[in-house]
Formats: sequence, C-alpha cells, structure tokens
Amino acid sequence: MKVNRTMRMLPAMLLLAVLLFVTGCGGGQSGSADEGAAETESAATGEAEGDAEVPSGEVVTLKWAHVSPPENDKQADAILEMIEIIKEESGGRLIIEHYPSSMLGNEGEIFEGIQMGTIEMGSLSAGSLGGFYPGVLATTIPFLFQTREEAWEFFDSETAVWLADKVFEETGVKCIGWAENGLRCFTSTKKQIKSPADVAGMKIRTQQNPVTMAMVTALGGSPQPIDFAELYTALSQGAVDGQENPPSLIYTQGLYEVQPYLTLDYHVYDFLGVFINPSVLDNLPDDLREILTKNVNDFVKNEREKSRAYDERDIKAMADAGVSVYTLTDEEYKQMVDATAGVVDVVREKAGDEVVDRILAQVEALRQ
Ligand code: EAX
Repeated sequence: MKVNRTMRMLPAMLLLAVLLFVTGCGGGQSGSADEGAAETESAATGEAEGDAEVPSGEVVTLKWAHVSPPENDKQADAILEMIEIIKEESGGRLIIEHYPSSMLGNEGEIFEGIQMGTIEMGSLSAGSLGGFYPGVLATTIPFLFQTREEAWEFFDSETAVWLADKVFEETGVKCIGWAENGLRCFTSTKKQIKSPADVAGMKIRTQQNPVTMAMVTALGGSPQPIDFAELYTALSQGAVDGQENPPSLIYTQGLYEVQPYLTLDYHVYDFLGVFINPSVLDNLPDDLREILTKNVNDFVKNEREKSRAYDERDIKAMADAGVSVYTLTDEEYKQMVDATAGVVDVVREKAGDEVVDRILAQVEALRQ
C-alpha cells in the first residue's frame, strides 16, 4: 500500500512550478492554477484524465495480482469494472492497480506476496490455496457440486464464512470474497475424452493440487503439475496430452489453439478466492475499507455472472474455431463419477475430516 502524498506531490509541484514559469500564468487563463495543479498531479501520478477530482486526503494504491488473462476474461473484466467504480466512489483516493497474467508470479508466489505484504491483494484458485491451507481442497472433491448455482449458494453460506476464517487462522491472510474460476473440464490433444478408458495413459497437466492429481490417477492418467503460465507451451510441445480448466479460461488463455478436443464433464467447481493482507485492510481509513469491501462483494456477483456468460460465449467460439466439443452421456458421466469416488479418501487425508464433513453437510443442507 503506497500512502505517500508528499512524495507523490513532489513531481507535480516541480512540474507545476515549471509550467507556471514557462507560461507566465497563474489562474486567470484557461482554468485556475488549482485546475492546472489537478491535471498536473493526475499527469504526474498517471491517474485518470485531467478531469479526475484531485483527492483531498491521502491516496491509497493497492496492487491486485492474478494469473488469468488481462482482458476479455471474466475475472479481468470484472476487476477492471470494479476499479473504475472504486476510483469514482472514493473520489480518486483508493486506486487498485491490476496485475494479471502472472506478472507478479504464479498463484503460490502471489499468495506469499500477500502474506508478506509486498502484494496487497490477489485472487487464486483452490488448487494453489490448498498449498497454504489444505482444508480448502475439500471444495475440490470431484463432482461435489451439481451446478455452479449450487456452488454459489455454498460459497454464500455460513460454511464459506467459516472456511474464510479457517484460511485466516492458518495463513494470516484475509479472504474477502469467493469468486468463480469455473467448472473445470478436460481438453486433450490426441483423442476425445469420453470415459476413464480414454484418460488411461494420458499425461494430464494439473495444478499442484493433490486432489486433482489423485483424480487423474484414478482415471488412469498420469498427473503432471505445471504452472498455468507454462501450460500453453507444454501443450503445444506435446509435453502433456491434456489439461483441465473452465471453458472460458481455456478460450481466453488460448489453450484451445493447441487442444482439438474439449469434453464438458464439469468434474470440479473451482473458486477464485479474493485475498488481502490483513494489515492493509485494517489500516485503510474506515470509508475506504467500506468502499473496498462493498465493491469486492459486488465484484464477486458480477464476476460469477460473467463466468457463466463467458463460458457459453467461449464454448461456441471454440466450436466455431473447429474444436470438438463433447458432452458426456449419462452413462459416461456415471463412469467418471464412479471412477473418482475414492478420491474423497485422499481429500480427508489432506484436508481433515472436520472440514470435509462440514462441507458435505452444507452441500446436503442446500439440497433439502
Ligand atoms: O486460477 O492453474 C490453473 O489451472 C488455474 O485454473 C489458473 O491458475 C487460474
């Protein structure tokens, strides 16, 4: 968090002094010195156009890092919309800087940065967060959620609040929202995946997530953990035979260009947690903290809707681009569910019975 009004103003003041000297103007000509100052400061600080109101108080700047694409992606687009709203509502006093595409590292490095405070905010998925608090891996039990809407209800439930508290207890980082990465699906290079028999012998890229790795093993495949930023290259070079991610991310990351087969099996609903360094949140002025938390809540709802809409948009775009898009038959779906039923034992081993039992109970309660 950069709270450095004096240092921030110095370049502006020097530039204004030069401008005044060169043009010989104070107020009185096009706009007042104040207006000139406002524009100069905006120019010096790279903030919004000259008409942005110069903040009266300190300007707080927070970095938000993630590994998804920078635009035309459900997460990036929802973040960029939120950034403008926050800037408006705070009168330019709260600036969120967007760092997509692994600019500040992979998801694990981003989370470590948030723990240390070198990165103020970030968003990452279950597979990566599980490396810091394995309890969240219980949300990646294969075929746990029947629909994304059911998953949204879960992540809006008191169990999800409890899960966020457990993340804070275990990692020291605050979770202020459960957005959506999406319903993860398989893509493959050599043939369409329709059943466990098709996965057998395939090298499938996974996150460093023991649950997903156990799922691929249960299907007869060989899990290959690779960073998301390296995935396109690994697929294009044939280092792996397939991977699994939500349809929209498969499209916006360009993976479909090197994956001729997409199977809409929706084996895991994956969250994108929104995380912030607790000191950053606690040290914000009350009004800015209120603006941030309110808008992150709105971001989560907006991002989920975009994820649903972009999935539909991007599945069509991939089919139009020649990707073979396959939906499992009921029998094939049952084969995938049956083949991965034993993975819950791995989840219990990694996440612990308390979390698994609480999450299963909450999902059951949602269905009553
Ligand atoms: O969170 O690595 C992955 O497959 C994730 O879906 C990606 O990091 C976005």
